[in-house]
Amino acid sequence: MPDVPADHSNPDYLRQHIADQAVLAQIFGDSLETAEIREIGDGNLNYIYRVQSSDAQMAIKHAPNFSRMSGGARALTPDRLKFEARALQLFRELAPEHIPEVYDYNSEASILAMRFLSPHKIMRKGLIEGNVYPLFADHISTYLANTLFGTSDYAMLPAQKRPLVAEFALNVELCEITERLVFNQAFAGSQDNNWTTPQLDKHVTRLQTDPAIRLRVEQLKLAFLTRTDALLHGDLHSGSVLLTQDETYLFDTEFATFGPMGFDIGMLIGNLFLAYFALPAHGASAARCDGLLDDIESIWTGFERKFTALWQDNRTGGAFSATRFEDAAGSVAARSHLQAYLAQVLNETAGFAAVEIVRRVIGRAHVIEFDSIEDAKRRAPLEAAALDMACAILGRAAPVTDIAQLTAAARNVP
Ligand code: SR1
Ligand code: MG
Repeated sequence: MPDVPADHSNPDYLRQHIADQAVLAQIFGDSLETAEIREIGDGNLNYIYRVQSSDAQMAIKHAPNFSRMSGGARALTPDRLKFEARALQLFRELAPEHIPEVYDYNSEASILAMRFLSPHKIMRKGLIEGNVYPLFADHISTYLANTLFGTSDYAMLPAQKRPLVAEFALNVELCEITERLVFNQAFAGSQDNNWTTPQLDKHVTRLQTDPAIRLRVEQLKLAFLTRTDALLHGDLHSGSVLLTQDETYLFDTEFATFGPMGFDIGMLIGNLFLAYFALPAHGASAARCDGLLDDIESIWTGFERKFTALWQDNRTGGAFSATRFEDAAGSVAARSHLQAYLAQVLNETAGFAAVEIVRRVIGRAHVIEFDSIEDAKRRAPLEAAALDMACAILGRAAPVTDIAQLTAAARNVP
């Protein structure tokens, strides 16, 4: 094949790239010449191509040196793909059934080649289409328990964990996006914010001025900025999940960084709450929406149970090492620590979920569950209900001590 200019939107350039990497070329063999290469992504930062031949298929992700949603106006180094590839590798070691196989990462071309999952759907879209995913809560709670426990000080020795913390601390650019879009703009005010006005104006004013809410959001931001409890996916929303009724895969790990465990769990269930509030406009029955709340409860209880089991049987790390707490008194003390730790994770999960709901309704990056409801008169009351719930959680004086308190906050919105 002749050399072609390095234009990633040119199918011949990608074909040449595949041909040049033996590990990729052998997947297609002779069928590469006639493979169809099509851009299929709708993400905010990157491009995703499907390469499909008569014999094989593959997903190719390209991170350009700008943010896709800015149309090229906001520069961004392609380093994000390096963090994505590394996180996929680490998460696959801990949760192999839920992370797609990566075939190759090429930093020079800024290309990540991985298994194309088919007929899996992006969860956000599948939910809008009316699909139900009965195994999702079980799968995702396994993923969360395995990856969050497995990268914590309960499982890793400092000599293993500290270099990883240092490595992912350099994911500065994408952490900055989270700090700005998730914690700052929606709550402090920004020209980039975007909400249904005038219907949500009062919510916006409350979220930006109520002292209890401001304090809670800032505490959660501080936890995200300072804590290194576990390696987070960092952007674990329903657009980062590809699934069928039988299988669940997580991808798009470019925001990976160490942080509080509740960030991943909260972001995920925050997006399920968004679906809960929006899906009636997409024809979902009350029973189906209630099923999402059941899923949220099952995700937490499944995580708590699986994390506890790992904590009991696999404490090989630098903190609360099993060998130091073998005696009866030690085991009681360690157990009470675990309960307090999980209580903190739950309360922070609730807070991060509420923050995610708010920023997806009034901030810059929205969700299609709401944005596809074109009639503002129909959309606004549903968005207002989501914000009412988020305000109730963020304004609470007492911590959330039971996942049912969180789902009740959604059910109790008038
Ligand atoms: C500029 S990126 C906007 C949002 O999309 C990503 O999926 C993250 O959630 C980010 O906040
Ligand atoms: Mg993404």
